[in-house]
Amino acid sequence: MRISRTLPAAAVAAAGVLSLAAVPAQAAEYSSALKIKGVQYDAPGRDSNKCSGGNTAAEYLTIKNYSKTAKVNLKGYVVKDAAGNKFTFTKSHTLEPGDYVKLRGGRGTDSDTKNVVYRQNCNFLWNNDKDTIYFHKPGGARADVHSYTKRANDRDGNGYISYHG
Ligand SMILES: [Ca+2]
Ligand SMILES: [Ca+2]
Ligand SMILES: [Ca+2]
Repeated sequence: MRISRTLPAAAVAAAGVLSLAAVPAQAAEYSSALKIKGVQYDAPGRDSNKCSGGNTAAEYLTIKNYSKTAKVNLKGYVVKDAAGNKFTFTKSHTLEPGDYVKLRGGRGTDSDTKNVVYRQNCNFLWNNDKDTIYFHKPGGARADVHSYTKRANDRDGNGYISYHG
């Protein structure tokens, strides 16, 4: 960032805001209680998208409520990948402060107590080589975004990447 030291603080702050829009998506921070805790982008074992006997359910995205006070309803939140594949949380599912949910592939029964929502789709969503995870609020504003490559972001190669611990 090229900022003259003689600029007033307000100008520096404004420049900071502007430059934020230019940096890569994964470096940006959005104002949101809900953020991406991590992603199991590569389901353990050999991938099979068969609804019965496949392992799509072992591919998941964990979304956590990082607020210390606010309850947040997942209803209307949207998850998208780099190719534009989209999942919308259509049911009410309240996340208490510190609570989380795993958005799993495959078919299954959503459960608040088990912290799980199924995409009801047996195809894999998160590419095993690289992808971008977009997480949007019900009104469309960005809640969180992270891009990854297996090579750069999954050094131990276990198929899981941690974002906001
Ligand atoms: Ca995958
Ligand atoms: Ca796999
Ligand atoms: Ca890993």
